[in-house]
Amino acid sequence: MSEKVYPVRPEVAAAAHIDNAKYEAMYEQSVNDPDAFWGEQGKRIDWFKPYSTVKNTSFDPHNVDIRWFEDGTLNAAYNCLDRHLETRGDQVAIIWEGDDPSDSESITYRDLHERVSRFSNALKAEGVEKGDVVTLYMPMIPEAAVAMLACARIGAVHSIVFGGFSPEALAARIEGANSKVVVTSNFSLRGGKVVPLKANVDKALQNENAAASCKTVIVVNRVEQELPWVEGRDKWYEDLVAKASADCPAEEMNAEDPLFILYTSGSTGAPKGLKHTTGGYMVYASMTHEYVFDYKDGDIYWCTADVGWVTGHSYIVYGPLANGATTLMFEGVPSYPDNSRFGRVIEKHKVNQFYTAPTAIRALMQQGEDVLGDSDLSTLRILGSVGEPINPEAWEWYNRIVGDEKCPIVDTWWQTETGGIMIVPLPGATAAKPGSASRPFFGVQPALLDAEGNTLEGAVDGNLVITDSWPAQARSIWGDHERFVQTYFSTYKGVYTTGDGARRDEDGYYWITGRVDDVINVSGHRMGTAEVESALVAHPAVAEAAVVGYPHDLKGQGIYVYVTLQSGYEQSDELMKELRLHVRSEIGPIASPDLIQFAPGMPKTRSGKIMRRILRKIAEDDFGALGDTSTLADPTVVDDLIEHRMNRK
Ligand code: 6R9
Repeated sequence: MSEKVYPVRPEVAAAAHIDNAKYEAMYEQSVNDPDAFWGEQGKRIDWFKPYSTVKNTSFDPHNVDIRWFEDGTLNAAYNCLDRHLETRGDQVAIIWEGDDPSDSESITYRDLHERVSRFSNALKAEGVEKGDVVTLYMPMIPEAAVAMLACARIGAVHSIVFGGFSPEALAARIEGANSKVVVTSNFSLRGGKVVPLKANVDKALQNENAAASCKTVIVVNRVEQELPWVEGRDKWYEDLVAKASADCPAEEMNAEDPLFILYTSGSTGAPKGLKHTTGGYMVYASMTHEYVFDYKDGDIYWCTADVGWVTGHSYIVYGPLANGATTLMFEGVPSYPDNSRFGRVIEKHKVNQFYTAPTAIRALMQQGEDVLGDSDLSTLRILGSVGEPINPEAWEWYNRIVGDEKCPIVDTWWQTETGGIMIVPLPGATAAKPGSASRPFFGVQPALLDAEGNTLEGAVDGNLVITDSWPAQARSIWGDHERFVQTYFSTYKGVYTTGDGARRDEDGYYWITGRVDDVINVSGHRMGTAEVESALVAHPAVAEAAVVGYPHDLKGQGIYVYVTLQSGYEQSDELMKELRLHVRSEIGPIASPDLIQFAPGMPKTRSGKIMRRILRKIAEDDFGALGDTSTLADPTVVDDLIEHRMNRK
């Protein structure tokens, strides 16, 4: 923990939407009288039919039921587009910066409205109806945002699958959501390389179950190149929108109608599709975007996330566009054409708010202090961080090199499940402590519990839970409400369990310490160890596999794999390579193991349970204090594991 405190500078507080006095007054009302508070905040978006009730939520494990603004009706795309046409039709909504620095585009609210309306009609013409799920497997091109908003416009539910996921992972998500249509692009461009994206869809649809639900693939023409085509199933995006009308009224949706599904990893089982609904989500995404980034009219805002993650949903598309902001969408990577790219983009588009991940900051930091070249970063006003804890060294570097010691850093803690930012130092209100996400946003009531579920008071470490509902919370797991209840509401009764551990200090600041379950966080991407294990044991050479995280300088956590081979297989560098490739093809490159250790046996209890605590310690190269190993069936296994450990400092 860093001891440093960076007070809010008076000129920042004076100019910000929220200073400390406002924060305290608003926070107090938000938790003491949520109906009044959110009833008022709900008006920041446009409703077709106003709500008459605000909060109707229960965390009781026998009846988890979460509703906000439940009798109001609205449309998310209307809120992101139509309502701005009169006042800011000619203002830029999306600045798109391509992979190649010479490739960029500015799309006004009027343009975007027209593009979305056309694609909405195109989807309808393909038979998509209100409530249908449309899977998007897209690169970071404007059509990704257009497709999201088109779904929202006609009441379809989008399910975005990150473009880095494998055909197998894509197939499982198409099948799981019973999705009729997939929208993709023929290729994508990353770091100057052409990546075949549609080919992955073709492979995914070789899966019978996925093919049974998906009959149409809409393909954006991103890179002119030949590709296989399935007549009748595959259709060019450009052809469909060319013949579609630009007039498409926004569907009237109930506040609790689903807006999107987003799959994320948990500690057990296959990834789960979190269901987010319309009204509460839009209110919360809009409010957090405005207050956390202190967004003001005319600002240029850039979030470097991919739309495949929740950060891209809430803070590239829905939050900023609901606020009539100018949001920058970046197709490329920070290292192309060279490591100064982030700096070049900030300078080129005069970016005011910059929101990125610690892993990207650490990668830049490794390149030295002049990594951003001679780019002019003086337009920057606010810096953000998301995805994993930011280590104080990276925080200090970000503050000094990117922010020139004048930009407040907002370290935003939240999750796919929370829909929006939950714990964060508001730039004009909260003194920053490097490494701490600090204080709760309005309406958010964090608490720390011990293993038995007792609430802990004061400065203490514990399991982070949220004791009452907030508007953007996920409502369920798609098609499996029971699993939703089991996963989030049954470990501790009456509260939402985050799966994260945290420490609270004397000032009431929260410091997220990382996951307390079997989820690891690699470069800000969540991964269930069970998912990687099941990919490994699907390989014929593998008898048993155990996966743990270990500290990694760049990625935050790396993936450490212990593998016991089937008899008849010999360990070799070849096999190691093959296993790595196997996991990449089962899940995707982000799940690629960093270290693989062949283990003749796993440390197991006499009842056959793998003792992960021991595997974690060995992976951390910290085997001096393995604790009690007396319950192991065969304690000599541990000596072998230590002797052949892969992560030696
Ligand atoms: C938004 C997002 C959620 C998990 C979460 C936690 C970690 C995210 C963090 C952070 C410390 C932060 N996490 N932000 N940990 N400080 N500022 O990342 O969603 O992909 O669902 O991941 O990421 O462990 O539980 P998601």
